[in-house]
Amino acid sequence: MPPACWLLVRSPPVEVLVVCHPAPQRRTGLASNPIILRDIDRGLVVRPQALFSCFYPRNIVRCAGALTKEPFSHQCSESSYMFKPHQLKWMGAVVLALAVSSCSVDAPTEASTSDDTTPIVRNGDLVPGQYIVAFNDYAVARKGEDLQALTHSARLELVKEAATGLTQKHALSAGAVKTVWGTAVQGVLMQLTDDQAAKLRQDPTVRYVEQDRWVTLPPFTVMGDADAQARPGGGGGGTQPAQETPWGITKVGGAVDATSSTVKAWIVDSGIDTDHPDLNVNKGLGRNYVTSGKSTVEDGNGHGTHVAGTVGAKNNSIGVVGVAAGITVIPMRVLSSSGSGQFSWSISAFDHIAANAASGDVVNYSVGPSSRYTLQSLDNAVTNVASKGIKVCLAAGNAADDCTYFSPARVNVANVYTIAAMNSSTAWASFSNYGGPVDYIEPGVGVKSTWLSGGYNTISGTSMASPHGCGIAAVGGFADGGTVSGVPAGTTTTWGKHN
Ligand SMILES: [Ca+2]
Ligand SMILES: [Ca+2]
Repeated sequence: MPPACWLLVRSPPVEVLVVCHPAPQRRTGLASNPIILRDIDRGLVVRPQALFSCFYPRNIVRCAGALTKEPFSHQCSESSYMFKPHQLKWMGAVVLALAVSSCSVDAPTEASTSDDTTPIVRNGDLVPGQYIVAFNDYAVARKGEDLQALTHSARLELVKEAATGLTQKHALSAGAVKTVWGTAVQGVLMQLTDDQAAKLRQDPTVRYVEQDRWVTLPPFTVMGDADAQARPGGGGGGTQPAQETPWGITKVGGAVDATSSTVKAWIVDSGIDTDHPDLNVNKGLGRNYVTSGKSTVEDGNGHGTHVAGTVGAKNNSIGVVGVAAGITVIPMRVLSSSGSGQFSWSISAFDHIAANAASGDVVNYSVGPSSRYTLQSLDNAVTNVASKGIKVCLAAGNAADDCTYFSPARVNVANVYTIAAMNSSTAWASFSNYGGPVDYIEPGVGVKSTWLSGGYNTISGTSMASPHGCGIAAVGGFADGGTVSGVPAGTTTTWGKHN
């Protein structure tokens, strides 16, 4: 039975929900388990392309309050968990009509903040005509030269030279080279036809050629309206809730003061709400790699802000507190406001981190496939960052599958920590990926953290478990916390706390 999806609209405040469930006959469970994708009341526009998700039937959660009747239902295919563009078009029109007719107030005034123009994509979709071309070391290095001993900018120059040589040799236009990387990957991003890519694969200077892919975030599993709306009005200028310590922070040993730590936490994600009163964001060190819509490091999605708060929300009187309380978090924006990005954007972020982070710094990457696929370039990028003494925490993934088949979660080297998820009863989270590469299990169900516009939100996923690990790595490393129940065979049963 393919999963079924319903769009639900209620007012006031106007909320548009997409609810997916694998088994329509079990719809009685839906009232307690919708997925809130977009909330007009919070200034997010409901656009057809926002209704991209029928993602993940396992990730379902509770929504308090009465909902209107289902305006319609729609079957989406099990293979894609995604609506097709022509379906989105009419669905979007229906939702907009319902939203307007059920709402007595004016259209949201913050509509212009949602400037996302990334196309509708599925996790794993190939980016047409876009290829990652990595060079062999000997093709980049000059005779007798130790590439690793060179500076990042020197390596960039050498890669650029190798790329120029390659384009001339194969009569490609110089404009075919879109991005040059020097450290995380010694290679370039190129616009190529399939035939050209096939030819480059045969070139002796080329280590590998792989087509770029789109990645999309898993859905947010909002645990309750009260939490979801625990936000001040006016983008952080309103009243903040009194500080509470999320269960996961207590679980891993409590917050550690990191306000004067020299360790920086690089958050490779959807950006960060840079003026959130409960976060210490270094905007200046941040970078945006999203090529559509706004070109700032500001989070238009929420995911990156949530991750940042679990790593290091401040220990003050408001909101929440993170594991490494008050640590400097740096936004590396690789996902658009709709939560999608090309993996080449992530590689650019890792290249920047490899060149600019210090040994001992930490990285969180709660981004990855929703079904089995791998990218050598992404795995290489993570490995090369870790080889600099930078600690990288990776979400294992939410497919309830073996992460050995997922990039970059499968990377299993020193300084890389693949993090699976458990709940507050120290039991395995059923959605979590498992397998040999998993290093620790961390809190990932009902995790409260910082959100857009100076707010807070409670969501679930290995995306939320990984930043607990990142905070632990930032304050001295992992200690054995105990044993998690219900862990799939072949996976560590150990959850991690800080030393
Ligand atoms: Ca706080
Ligand atoms: Ca590992």
